[in-house]
Amino acid sequence: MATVFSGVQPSGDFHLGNYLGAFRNWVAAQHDNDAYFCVVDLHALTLEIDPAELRRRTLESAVLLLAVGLDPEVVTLFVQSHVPEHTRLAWLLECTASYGELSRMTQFKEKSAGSESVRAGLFTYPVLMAADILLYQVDEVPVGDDQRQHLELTRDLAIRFNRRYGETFRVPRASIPAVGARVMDLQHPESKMSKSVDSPLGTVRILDEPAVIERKIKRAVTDPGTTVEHDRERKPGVSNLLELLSAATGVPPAEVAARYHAYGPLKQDVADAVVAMLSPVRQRAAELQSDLGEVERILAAGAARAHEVASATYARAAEAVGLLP
Ligand code: AQP
Repeated sequence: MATVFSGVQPSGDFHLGNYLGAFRNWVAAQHDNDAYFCVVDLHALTLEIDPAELRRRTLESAVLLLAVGLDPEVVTLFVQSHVPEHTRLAWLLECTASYGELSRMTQFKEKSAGSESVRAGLFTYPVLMAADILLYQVDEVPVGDDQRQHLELTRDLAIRFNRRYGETFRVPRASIPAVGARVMDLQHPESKMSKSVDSPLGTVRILDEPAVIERKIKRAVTDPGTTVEHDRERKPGVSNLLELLSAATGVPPAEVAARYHAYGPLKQDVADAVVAMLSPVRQRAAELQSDLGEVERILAAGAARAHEVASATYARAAEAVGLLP
């Protein structure tokens, strides 16, 4: 059995990109692997967030992960800050990473661009993410394409630490889906769909009502001309729609493209497929919302299980660098 880990920030409302790039692959991986999934609340502090909002969103994130189909009987579902070894290991890894390599992280450059005051935590965020993963001696990390560079850093840090202090961490690999790895904003198809970017019409939320999903998809920006082709460079808007339909139906994007000769019918089919895919999640989320006490119990049990593994790895790493037991 492989060990699988992934996390999600409670920094906003989850969207179709999170679902196709990550969540549904987590659900697919849960039965054949030893799987850990985490709401990474500490990462949300790297940008401005209201404390009450953070508390609410953390619990809602857990609700959503259960609603998409994670089974708490088989996966370990927990909140990052409930397992203190994440920040403890992050320090050991900060002393393994270099300033230069963190400066090259494109997400840091994007998220800090134009800000007068950038939090130090935003800069060291990828190191905390490496700690999240390495604590669980992970084989595979199912993520969207935007996390590829952070995963490379995680691997580099594990290899460097092992070389410097002796074999301590398993070196993980990224598992990135063939379709749905980079869902683009419906209004700005040159940018990824993102929860921290204000693009209400461009972002399909997992919990949007069916009529809202349909309206957003029908208003999606398409490209000059009328031909339906899968070509990300020349036709980013149409290609995004084709990829959505491909991800929802399992048919490759080029094959989907061959079935359409106009944008209207394509948009209608994308809307229908996305609504059909997300409706059961919305219904389940509503049921879970009515018993948040049960969700809190699931998270407490998950944190206890995660802590057992995390504390053993941390103790090994701390001893390896020379800290007294
Ligand atoms: N547009 C996307 N397409 C495919 N996958 C995506 N993911 C995020 N956006 C897309 C994947 O979702 C998982 C959880 O991501 P996250 O919320 O922890 O952070 P993120 O990658 O930074 O996602 P966002 O939506 O852009 O959030 P903000 O705006 O808060 O930073 C990850 O596996 C990610 O790859």
